Amino acid sequence: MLKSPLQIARESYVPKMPKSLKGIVKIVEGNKTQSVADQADIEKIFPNTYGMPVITFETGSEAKQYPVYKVGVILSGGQAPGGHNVISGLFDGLKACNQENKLYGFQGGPSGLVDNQFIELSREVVLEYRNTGGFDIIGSGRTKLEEEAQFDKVIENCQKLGIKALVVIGGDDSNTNACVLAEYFAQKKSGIQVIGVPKTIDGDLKNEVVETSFGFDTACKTYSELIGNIQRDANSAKKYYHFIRLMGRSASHICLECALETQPNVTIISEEVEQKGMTLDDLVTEIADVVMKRAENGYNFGTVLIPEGVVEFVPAMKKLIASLNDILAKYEAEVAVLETNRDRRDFVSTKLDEESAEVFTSLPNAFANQLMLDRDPHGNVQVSMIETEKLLIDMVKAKLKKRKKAGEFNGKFSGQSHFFGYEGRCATPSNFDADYCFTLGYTASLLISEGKTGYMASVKNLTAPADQWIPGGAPITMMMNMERRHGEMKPVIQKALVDLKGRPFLKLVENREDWAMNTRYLYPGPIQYFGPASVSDITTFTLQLEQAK
Ligand code: FBP
Repeated sequence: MLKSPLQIARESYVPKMPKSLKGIVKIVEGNKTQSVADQADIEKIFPNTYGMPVITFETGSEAKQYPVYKVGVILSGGQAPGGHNVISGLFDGLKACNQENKLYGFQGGPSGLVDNQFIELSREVVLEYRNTGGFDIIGSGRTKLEEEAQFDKVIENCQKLGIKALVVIGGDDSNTNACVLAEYFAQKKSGIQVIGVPKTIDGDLKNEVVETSFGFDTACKTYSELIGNIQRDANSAKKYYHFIRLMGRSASHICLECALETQPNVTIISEEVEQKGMTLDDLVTEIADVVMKRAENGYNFGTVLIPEGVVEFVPAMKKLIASLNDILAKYEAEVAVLETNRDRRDFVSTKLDEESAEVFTSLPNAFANQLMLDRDPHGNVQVSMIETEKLLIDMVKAKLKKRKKAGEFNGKFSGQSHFFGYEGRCATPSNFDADYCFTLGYTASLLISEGKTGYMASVKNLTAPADQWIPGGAPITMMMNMERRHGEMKPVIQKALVDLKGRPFLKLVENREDWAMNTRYLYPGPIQYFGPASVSDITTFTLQLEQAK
């Protein structure tokens, strides 16, 4: 494999680990748990994996003989920096538990389990990928396993190889799937355990037991570097407004974190848009007002951060998208045979109620077409394909033109659009993600060796130095509630959206007037892998503010 100088230097990086995992480890079980909502429904659907206790791994005194395991692992969903280190930690942990243990990687995500596409992850293979970004060691995919025939195929393939445990490295949907598999395998008494690992750059897989998902730290730092560079450019040329949409699907955690790291002029937070019941026009007015006031101060440039999924949080758009989800699921066959976007738009409009039909037909064609694109296998709108930043530039421009005519605006407005997402998902993991991921993988190996199933690996106390981190596991059922998907109520892990009473958001609120009217840009620069811990080991503002005493 060809290697850059940084890759060569990173090969020798030894991830920092919690003290409690370094010697003899003992398992400590806490109290029984219940799901975050809809307890009766979730318990009924998951009779074997509901209510299990939270687990912590602590320093022990009696060495244990762990049984031999063959373990399968998949990477599922969107890439996130650190996936290779989860696999490295899992490999090292399995070997520490029992030298006979073996690890197999199923390729291309969940479909690899059904199609029986795998490779053995030997010491040599794993070595090539330690501390690197990407998911290319075994690839990833978004196939949802939902039919019993698929589950049975997975059992058959695992039994052929002698696999007794599977590790699913994924986001909320993939871990929901992991929980469904764990339950099915337990019901069938297949003897196959399933352990999840919390991955997603979106940062929305977090709760009282999962402090953050891996990849969020590196992705936000990567985007913030780029935003900082753009802000320096804006402040140098003084002629453009940069509208920057940031990945994150529904939640605005990435947008909020990047705002705290870079101090842009406008930051939209979807959760606030929904709480205030804002319309698209309200959003446009808010941005146009900032542009006008900055022009009065002599600034005809600026930056606007937009969360990827904001359209789903504008109430009228949310209603429209929910109706489109149901209609596209219900009339899948009818829509599939329609040839042009115009035909699809016309057909769909006839199925919408009056209010949504009005909103839908008022949208620019390109934007309306993007709202009709295929849903992902979990029934989500593919918000990465909806170019809200371009729509907002056009709408702000139109509003300012009117204000100019009315003699209210004398400045200039020229918009540049950007979308940052794929740039950060495979970045070389920061020290935080390299350490966190390794520990998550190592913890997963202990959960397996202790015979657990239906658990997600968790590591707590993450703003403390790594040797004080607290590794353990939490039953996935405790994170679940019932939600509408593909037109039906389904058990899913509850997404963590931005908490409008939480410290990270309040920090933005406290500063946004000042950041809007003045130019207080921060230029974070690239991720540092070497050097003082105060620069290279620090984690996100979000986590630091959330955990501040
Ligand atoms: P996961 O939830 O699977 O981690 O994926 C997150 C994400 O990066 C979102 O931020 C984005 O909307 C989506 O994936 C893009 O998906 P795709 O890779 O299929 O284009």
